[in-house]
Amino acid sequence: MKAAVLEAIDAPLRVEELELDEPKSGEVRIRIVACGVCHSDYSYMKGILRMPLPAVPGHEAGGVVEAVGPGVQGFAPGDHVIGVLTPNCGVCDMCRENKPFLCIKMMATMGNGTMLDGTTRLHRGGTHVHHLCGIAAFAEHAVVPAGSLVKIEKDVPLETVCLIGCGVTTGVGAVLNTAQVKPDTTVAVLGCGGVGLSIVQGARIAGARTIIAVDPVAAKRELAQTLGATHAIDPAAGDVAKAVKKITGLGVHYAFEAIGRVDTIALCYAMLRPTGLAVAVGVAPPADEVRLRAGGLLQQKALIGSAYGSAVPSRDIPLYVDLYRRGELKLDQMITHRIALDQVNDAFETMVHGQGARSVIVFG
Ligand code: PAD
Ligand code: ZN
Repeated sequence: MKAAVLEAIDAPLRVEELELDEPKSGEVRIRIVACGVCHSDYSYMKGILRMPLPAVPGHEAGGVVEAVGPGVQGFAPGDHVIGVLTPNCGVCDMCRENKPFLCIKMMATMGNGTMLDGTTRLHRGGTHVHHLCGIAAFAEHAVVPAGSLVKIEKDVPLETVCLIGCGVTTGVGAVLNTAQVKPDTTVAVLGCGGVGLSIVQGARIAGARTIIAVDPVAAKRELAQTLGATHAIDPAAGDVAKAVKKITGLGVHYAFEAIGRVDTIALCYAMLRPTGLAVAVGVAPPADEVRLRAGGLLQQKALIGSAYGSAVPSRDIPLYVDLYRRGELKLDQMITHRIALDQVNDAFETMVHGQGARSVIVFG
């Protein structure tokens, strides 16, 4: 089968033929129908996030079940599924606390680039090829842990709802689960890519009265306004915290960072009203330090991270599919490029140059 392989940090992906094993116990083989291109894939390509190489990236996947391994329940060939970032092993301490978004087994699938048993199903000749997030969906087919899939109804297009696999669950979940944004509040969103635009939509769904979108790219600010933002700020135009306070008076109740930089995380904290909450959704380089003014603590301002939108995937993904079906979650508008696997490197060029929101690879 064809797959896009990351050979080395900073190298472009190369589309080539790989061998894929049959699913082992607790695993499922799927045909990938579509996969969104997320900034986290790019962070692995640039070495900001690390995993063993060679590897197949791609984790925002929609697909169809082809085969189930021994012991798998609840999936059958032909089922439509969305891949999730966390395998939800169901038995670790975090899963038992109903926090599958921090499943301890996730460390193995993300850090080692393997299946849950520590081995890979992808090979090239005698070489093991690793799986990003246990999903590795920049490929025609994938073997994934059954706990990394959520079954969905067949009436929605996988070419669109694949976005729910990462960006949407991360962004909407950061609003509804992590921050639990209350109606009639004020929200700022820094960064309006696939994740930030999902935060904007989550804030609209939560009933926020003011939603301020911040992005240097004019087209992204405009898109954010069609998806629910009430105001937009160009960070190149001056002091963003000041501009936010000009709109809101005291500052915002909630500020979300969806870029992945420590300076913009600190900026989120700076634009809060007393007792406000800043949420770091973007993944900054793990060793970087966030510097905050201590005075903000006396105003009871808080800062929290958000992993995969604090999602319980089996509960949240069907909910987001339903919001899409009802027209409340506008996913088609977020997809600005539909491409073939061979064009995957162009999608990262598009991303870093700020052209368009989400690119989706559609398989033939
Ligand atoms: P993206 O590259 O599509 O969007 C980033 C946006 O930020 C772009 O629109 C940029 O124009 C904008 N931007 C750049 N600089 C600034 C600035 N100074 N001020 C305001 N906006 C700016 O990325 P994405 O939406 O795919 O991902 C965003 C982050 O979220 C990224 O760090 C990714 O790794 C992270 C992520 N986190 C999780 C999680 O579980 N926490 C999951 C998925 C993605
Ligand atoms: Zn992602």
